[in-house]
Amino acid sequence: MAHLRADFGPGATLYSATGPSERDVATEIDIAPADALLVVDLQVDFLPGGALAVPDGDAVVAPLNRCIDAFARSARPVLYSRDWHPERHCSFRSQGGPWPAHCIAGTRGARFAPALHVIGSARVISKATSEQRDAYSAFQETGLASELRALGVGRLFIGGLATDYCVRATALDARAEGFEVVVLTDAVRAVDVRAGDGERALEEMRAAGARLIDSSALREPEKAA
Ligand code: VGL
Ligand code: ZN
Repeated sequence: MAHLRADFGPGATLYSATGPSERDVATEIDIAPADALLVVDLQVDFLPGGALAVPDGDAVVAPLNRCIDAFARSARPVLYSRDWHPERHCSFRSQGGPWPAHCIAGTRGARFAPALHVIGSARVISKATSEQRDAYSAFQETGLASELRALGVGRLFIGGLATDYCVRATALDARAEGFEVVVLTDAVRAVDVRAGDGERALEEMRAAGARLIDSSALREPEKAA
């Protein structure tokens, strides 16, 4: 089948240009009035050298910075989630959980990646802040869905760490909340506890209706001179 160029603007008909396991690289996507960008957990502890390092995790900073700048220039919201755990969080091995201690609120490891463009006025969503519960999704107990609706957001672009945990859970919750979702495939990396976890997570997100694109497909709206 010929490759169709899809207009992905609000209300546009969607034509899938690719097969079920291909990435949608050819399609251009215009940043539209109902769009927002969510940067998931781009924190020091998830970068190489961090307490829960995601392999190649620092590779997402450059493409995400380009997206952040494009959304900022387009006057569209950019939001940042962060893992923000208490000292004895239930997900830590010391408490019987699966992970080394990471992203403890207020510590250096919980800071955003030093090279990340963090817009001064942007919303920061702290999650998994209570000792007894973990929360991979930025929507879990944060009020994010109603906040996005109040901003008039209908479509959420998502990048960050990690593909198979917080990006996955956040994208699936966004779909469940009725948002259109675009996952920026060059701006996510997986923990891959088991080989293939990241790829399986991407397929799950796609199956739930998320679009998978390379961030180079993003187009800024034309500005009046
Ligand atoms: C995450 C493992 C534990 C993530 C957070 O941000 O993907 N992964 N806590
Ligand atoms: Zn965590």
